[in-house]
Amino acid sequence: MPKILMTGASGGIGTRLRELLPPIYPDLVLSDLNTPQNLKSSETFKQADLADLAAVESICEGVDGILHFGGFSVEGPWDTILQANIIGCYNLFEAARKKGVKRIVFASSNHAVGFYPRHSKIPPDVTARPDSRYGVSKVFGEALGALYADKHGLSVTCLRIGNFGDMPLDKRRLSIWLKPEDLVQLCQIGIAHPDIHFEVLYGASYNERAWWDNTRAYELGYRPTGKGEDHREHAMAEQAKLKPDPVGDFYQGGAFCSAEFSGDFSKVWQAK
Ligand code: 15L
Repeated sequence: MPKILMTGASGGIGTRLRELLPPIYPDLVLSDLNTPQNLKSSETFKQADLADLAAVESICEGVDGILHFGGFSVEGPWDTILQANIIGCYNLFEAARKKGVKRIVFASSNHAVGFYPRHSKIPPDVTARPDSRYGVSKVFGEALGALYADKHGLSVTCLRIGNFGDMPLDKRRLSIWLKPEDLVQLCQIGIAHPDIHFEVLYGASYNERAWWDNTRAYELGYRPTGKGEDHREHAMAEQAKLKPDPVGDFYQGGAFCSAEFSGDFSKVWQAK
C-alpha cells in the first residue's frame, strides 16, 4: 500500500478528498499551512509551509507519491503567488527528488490556458496562454513537472483542473466541471499507471460542451461518471443571475481573463 502525501488538505479540494481518499490510500498523510477542521483521530496531519524547503522535505520523508493540491488557488497579489505557488511548487518537487518520492500529481489549472477562446477545442500540448498571475504559476508548475520527470526520473501527472464541485455552477462550468469522484480517478491514474513519465491531462468530467480534448486521459483508463449536462437547468438558472462580461464570456478562463484586463480584445481574439 503506497504512502501518499496530500498537500493543501485544508483547501476546498483537499477537504473533499479527505473523505474520498482513505479507503483507497489508508496510509495517507495530510499537510497544509493551516490545520484542517474536524481532524479525525484516524487522520495523520503534518503542518508545513510550502515556502519552507526544510519543512517540505520533512513531510516528504518515506512517501511514495504526492498529490499536490497546496498553494494559492485563485488570482492573488504577486508576492502571494510567488511564495505559495512558485517557490512552494519548486520546494515540493525538489524535496520529492531529495527524498526519493517516485510520483507526483500536480494540481494545475484551466487558467494555464485561459486565454484560448471558447470556440476552440484544445489538446494538452498547446502553447500556454495563462490568464492571470495564478495561471502563470500553474504553467511554471507544469514546466517544473517536465523538468523533474525528464532530468530526475519522477513520474509526473499535471491535471489542468476545471471547476471542482458537486455540480456545474454556471454556463462556463458546464464545459469544465469536475466531479470529485472523477478527480479521485485521475489521481489514481497519476499515482499508479505504469506508462506515466510526464503527462498533462484535463481535470474534467464527461462534459458534452468540453473545450478540451482529453483523449490521453481516456487512453490511460479514465472513465468519468459526472455528466455536466445532467445539471444544465441548475447551471443556466445560475448563469441568468450573472452580468454579461464581454471579455470573460469569450475566453475559457472567464472572469480570470477580464479581471485587470487592459489589453486589445481584437488581438487576443485571434488566439487559436
Ligand atoms: C481554478 O483554478 C480555481 O482554483 C477555482 O477556484 C475556480 O476558480 C476554477 O479555477 C474555475 O475556473 O472555475
